[in-house]
Amino acid sequence: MKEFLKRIEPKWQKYWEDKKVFRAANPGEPGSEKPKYYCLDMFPYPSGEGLHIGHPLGYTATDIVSRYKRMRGFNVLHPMGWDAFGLPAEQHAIQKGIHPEITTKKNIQTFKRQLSQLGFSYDWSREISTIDPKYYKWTQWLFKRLYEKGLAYQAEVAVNWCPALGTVLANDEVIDGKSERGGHPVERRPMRQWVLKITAYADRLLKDLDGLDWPESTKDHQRNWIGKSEGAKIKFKAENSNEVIEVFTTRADTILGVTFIVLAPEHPQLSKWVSHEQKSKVDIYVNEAARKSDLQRTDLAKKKTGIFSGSYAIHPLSKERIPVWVADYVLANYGTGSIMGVPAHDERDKEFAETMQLPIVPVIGDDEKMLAPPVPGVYSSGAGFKEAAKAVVTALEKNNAGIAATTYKMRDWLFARQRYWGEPIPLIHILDGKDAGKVRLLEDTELPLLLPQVERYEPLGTGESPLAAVREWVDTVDPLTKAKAKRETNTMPGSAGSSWYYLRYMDPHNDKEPWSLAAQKYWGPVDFYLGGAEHAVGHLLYSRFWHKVFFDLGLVSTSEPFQKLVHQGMIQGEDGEKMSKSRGNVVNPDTIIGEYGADTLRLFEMFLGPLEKSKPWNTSSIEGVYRFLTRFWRVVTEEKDSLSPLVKDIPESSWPEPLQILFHKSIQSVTEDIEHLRFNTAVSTLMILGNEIFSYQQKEGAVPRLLVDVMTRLLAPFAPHTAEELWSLLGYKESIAYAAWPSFNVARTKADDFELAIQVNGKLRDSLRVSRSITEAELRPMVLEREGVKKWTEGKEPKKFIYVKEKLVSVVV
Ligand code: ANZ
Repeated sequence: MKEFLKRIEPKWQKYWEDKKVFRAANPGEPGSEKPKYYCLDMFPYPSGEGLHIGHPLGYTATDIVSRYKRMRGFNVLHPMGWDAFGLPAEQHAIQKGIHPEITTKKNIQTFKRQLSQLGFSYDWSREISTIDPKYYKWTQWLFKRLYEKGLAYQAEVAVNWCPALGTVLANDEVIDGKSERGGHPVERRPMRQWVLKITAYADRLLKDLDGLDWPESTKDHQRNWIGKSEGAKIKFKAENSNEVIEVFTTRADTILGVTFIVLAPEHPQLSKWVSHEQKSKVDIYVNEAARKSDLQRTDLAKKKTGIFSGSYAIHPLSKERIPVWVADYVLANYGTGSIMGVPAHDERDKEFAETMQLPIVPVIGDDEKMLAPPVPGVYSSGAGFKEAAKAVVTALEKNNAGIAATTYKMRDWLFARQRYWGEPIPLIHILDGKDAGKVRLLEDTELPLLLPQVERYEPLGTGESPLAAVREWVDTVDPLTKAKAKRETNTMPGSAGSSWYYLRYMDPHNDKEPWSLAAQKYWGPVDFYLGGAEHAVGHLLYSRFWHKVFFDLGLVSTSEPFQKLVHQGMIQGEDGEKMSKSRGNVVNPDTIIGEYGADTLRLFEMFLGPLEKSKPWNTSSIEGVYRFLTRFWRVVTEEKDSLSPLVKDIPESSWPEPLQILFHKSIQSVTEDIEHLRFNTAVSTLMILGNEIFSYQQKEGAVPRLLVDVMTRLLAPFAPHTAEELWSLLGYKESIAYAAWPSFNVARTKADDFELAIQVNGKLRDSLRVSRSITEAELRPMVLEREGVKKWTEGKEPKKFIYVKEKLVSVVV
């Protein structure tokens, strides 16, 4: 590593740690009287690969903000921890036979070492890990609160079953019919599962997005995921039995164009509608459908398939016979799992009708007005479709055959995994006695329910978790009733621990409650949250849901967890491609720190481009950043362990004017750039100021001390080790972490004169340097007498003379 950074970086890291410089003051402690600022990173999954070069991009950005806010007088909470349960550690255990706890803890150590070497100003006294029983005790406790509120239930649901991983997956873990991890095929299967009722919060999750300072694209992603649709539920009675099919439609106006009905293959009432003759054909069809993903089934490009059920329903208005079909383009888990087919006005229904040769009956004309209804009186011909839909719903409501209804695309959150490496779900199933068949949650005093040690991690392949094989753990006795009982063997999904971790940081050592209301009231909500956009509908939706439940329970005082959210871009390989081992374009942060130092890496990652954009790595420009840092270092120290004698008290008034202006302007730009997260332009401003300091030294053989002092403070959030060292050489005894952020004088950010553009008849013809304080009256003769202007006005008195202050003059003749 380049010499000076190699020396000073470990020294300051140790100083920060020993002196607990970044410890945030708890409410009531000295320091807590300052305004609070909670700056949060998405905590990493400690993978075996160690820190990726992309991690420091976001982490440096939040560190700059945290350090800046401290210098501006805030009590800053900037914590870090580990999202440490999850599939990869368990897969590793299966392959290598090493307990996930061992590998995970080792990985955490590596991550922690790497993060410390980058000089991030975390309050490590608040470090948390989701696998720590002291932490997951509270994850279990919070699950209990959800259960008590009726938000956790067991249901037979069509789940995403991944045979290769031997587990079910949440919808956001399935991408194009394959598991997000490993790309294994995923199929639909009915299974008894623990589910959280996130749909009960759908409307609030939707509405409250409006008030959040989040990227619009992420809010839209959540809106689409929640997928609110307003329409109606309409009942169709069976021709020959008392069965009723309820369909969901957003287009009740088209009801008189219905020529068939379709049930999803998994529709729970399907068997009631299948005739004896059609049964074997329907069974075959249903089995085939189970092997397709939702995406395959709803793909518009795919030919529609289906099978007649053998029975008919009666149209609620026209009383006609409507054939009932089974087809997989209708999804079981949306709306009511059945539809009314309107082939004249719905593309998918049209394809289906064409394939199956079903009638197509238009009810709306090309002018988008309703055609005369075949059943008179339901709506008037020529009505708009919205108006007609209202009339239809009113007519149906009278006969108890329909009702206005809202449905959501979002499903309840599947909250059980058939895996080992997760939080045990804290409950037992009672097997005998009067409560046989019931579920009992463990008492709060029985928490944490520890994950037992196991020898084998393989999924059993039966759809049960490896825990089911640990008989001495599974078979138990209810301590309250002495009834025989069986522990729940499913574990919680990875997103359980990450749904509330930001709250634990507020009060991490509390062993009475997950966090105190006082701590939450002081610290909440998170003021700035930075992390990857891939969490848009997973973590970021789940934690909003939990937070709202906590709000309703009085556990938190705000209805949203994260006020401001930003996603950092990706750092691609030097070739502009995604970094990957197979492409051989991976850059390792340890190597870069070893060669150039952490301060260089931090500055460089910020300099690469706008935070939110993806951008390629660029080894040659790291040299430039390094040179900037070294040169400033040399100017101030002459590479000795003391201040250069050339650093002198030279009053600002005797610096050249352009330097004075640059000085104030640089403070202003860096300040505003940090506030707006424009770190790349802040670094270039610092580089320009660095250049000027260097040229001044070359010319004058001296460096103004004030310039060095301010530059050091501006640099502190970006290159904190260098800044600390120079700060101490400047004679300050305290860490620069709490030094006051430099202020500037707006009036001094501009030169007194400026370049005035002169237009004649709308064309730029001349320019002139004038004082900012000049008046229009003073300017007028000066402008009109100029040769460059007279040439175009031919000396005539202008019709108009307009002065746009500090910009231009427009002369019209
Ligand atoms: C009749 C109709 C006529 C429809 C028409 C559309 C256009 P969004 O907006 O996405 O909510 N639908 C309802 N449940 C379904 C399911 N489980 N699987 C597949 N399709 C389903 O879409 C609502 C529309 O999607 C509903 O309105 C229904 O078709 C269909 F000219 O009913 B519609």
